[in-house]
Amino acid sequence: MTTALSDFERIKAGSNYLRGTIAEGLADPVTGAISDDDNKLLKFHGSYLQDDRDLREERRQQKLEPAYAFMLRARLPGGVVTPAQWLVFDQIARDYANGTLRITTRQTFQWHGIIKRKLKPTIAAIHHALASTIAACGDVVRNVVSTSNPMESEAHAEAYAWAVRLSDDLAPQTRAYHEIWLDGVRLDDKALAGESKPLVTEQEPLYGATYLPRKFKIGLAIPPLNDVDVFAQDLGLIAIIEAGTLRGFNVAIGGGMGATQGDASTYPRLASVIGFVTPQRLFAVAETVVRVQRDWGNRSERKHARLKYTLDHRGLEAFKEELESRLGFELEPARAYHFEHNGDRFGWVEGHDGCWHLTLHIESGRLADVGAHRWLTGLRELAQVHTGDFRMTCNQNVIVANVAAADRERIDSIVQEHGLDGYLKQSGIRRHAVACVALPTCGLAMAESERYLPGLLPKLEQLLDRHGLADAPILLRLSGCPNGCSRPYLGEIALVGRGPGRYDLRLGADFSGQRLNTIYRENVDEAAILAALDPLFERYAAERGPGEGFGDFLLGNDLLRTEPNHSRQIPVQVLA
Ligand code: SRM
Ligand code: SF4
Repeated sequence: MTTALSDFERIKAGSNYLRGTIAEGLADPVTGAISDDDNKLLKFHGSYLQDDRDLREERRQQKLEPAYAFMLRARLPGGVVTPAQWLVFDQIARDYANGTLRITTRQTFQWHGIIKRKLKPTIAAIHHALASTIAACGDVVRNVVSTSNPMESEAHAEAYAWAVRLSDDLAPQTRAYHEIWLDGVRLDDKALAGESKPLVTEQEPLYGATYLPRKFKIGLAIPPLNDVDVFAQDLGLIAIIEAGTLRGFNVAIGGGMGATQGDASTYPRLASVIGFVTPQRLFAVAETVVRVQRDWGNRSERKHARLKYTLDHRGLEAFKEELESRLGFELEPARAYHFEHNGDRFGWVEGHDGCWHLTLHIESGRLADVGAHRWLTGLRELAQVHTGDFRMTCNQNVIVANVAAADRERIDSIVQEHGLDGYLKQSGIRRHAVACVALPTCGLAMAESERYLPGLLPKLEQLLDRHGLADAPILLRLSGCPNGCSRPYLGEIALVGRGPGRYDLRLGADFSGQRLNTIYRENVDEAAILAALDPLFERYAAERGPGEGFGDFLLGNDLLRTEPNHSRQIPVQVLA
């Protein structure tokens, strides 16, 4: 086992708190790229250098440099966006990016196709909309996700406020972001409504100069909804609400999806529940989990650097002991909770205060104007009249939230006019499909994902329809590679890319994000995928029990013929 620090650690240590030579690289007019080292640091600012993979070969033959452009990701705790922000983000998509807005599986936005000289004005525009891209990527605590419809009770609002606080207070403190992107200017803290972060200092009291060994994700779920997939998070918090009061959170640690093809030492893992904490102690617990991972995580081998590997190498009990010893108190035993599902609820729902929330289905989270689906324009027009807010979901959908009853009709008519009303008539599987970006922008994609979904869905729908399953809410997840950005290991049906047109077919997760699926067919093409699914759909249609999900049915009837695989098909573990 190697013990030398990874090259990434050298880059972080020598970066002067994430500055590197990013500013100089941006100013270089000779190339559309920046250096590899700066690109690694750029992640901490919320951006990646990519190139259009569709054009790679053609440009190589023409002896041109790749078609470089930057992807940019916003940090939007809890996925909440005001209409004013939406309009700025939409403008950015049309003026600076590729004309689309992309809702991610962590309830924020990505813009693709930003050329180098537009990156700085784009980040500045986001900042002036009182949002940020800081630490949306990189070895830090990322955007904190939270159950998307938090306005059902005061306790829900309180839980959402915790997501914001964790996201703000665990963000990096370096002034590099403001220096590089905002010419050192920082909006007055008071102008940043609700921001609790103190003025930036040069030190990183939490992270130190080398930040974390790897990315760190926090998600907060409010049972019975597990729409954030709380067990896929490094730190998952399960809100315990009793008689309308937020009592605290169960703490789950060590979730993660990523794996490397052909490397059995990497695997998806569900977070383990280690106890309960009151709201008063939540911040200390979250920060200390991050601190222990900072100190114990593997800084030699990035493939093994996530918290899940720290736990498996050092032991869950040992980690918990270290955590409690640093905290100076013990976690209470975990409290009872129950998750019903990890999908979204579509259509209108009335909140506790009489306001209404409309969840729209956005296929693969891609807001664009294509044919009759003028989704980008439709959402822009909604933002122009809407007086509530928008909430992104971790299933890549959007909620038009906090609508007065009197405004519903107007919202519905804009929705209908722009083809955003698909949720009313779509099949169950379509409404619950999630696909990662993959080609042409993702440098790691081994197969298509987002671009494959529109072709695959009608074929699956045809099979399901034949068996009378058109409305069955089956959770389908596609990823273009085993990194698992659509959390495919939690799909009742999942395709994980192996190569062009080839996927591992995985089956058997539950519909509440509490059981990993398993490989059913390895490295197969579409014909083999459909052939494998058809008889399973037939049996499901004929033999399922009332309300029984597809994944549960397959497992319960011993229909999962497993091939050797790297996942651990274990349900969520709860420490006594
Ligand atoms: Fe992801 C890397 C897209 C959610 C696990 N992910 C990437 C990169 C940045 C590719 C890269 O490193 O060059 C992708 C950019 C593609 C593009 O062109 O936009 C990418 N990940 C995405 C998004 C946009 C997928 C989507 O379709 O929505 C999601 C953005 C989330 C956000 O807003 O922050 C996204 N990625 C996830 C999730 C789901 C989640 O967090 O709930 C996971 C699995 C959970 C986890 O982290 O374990 C995930 N992404 C990865 C990994 C594997 C990490 C690992 O531990 O092995 C990588 C590769 C890496 O980090 O080296 C990766
Ligand atoms: Fe790219 Fe793989 Fe993530 Fe899909 S799962 S966005 S292909 S890294």
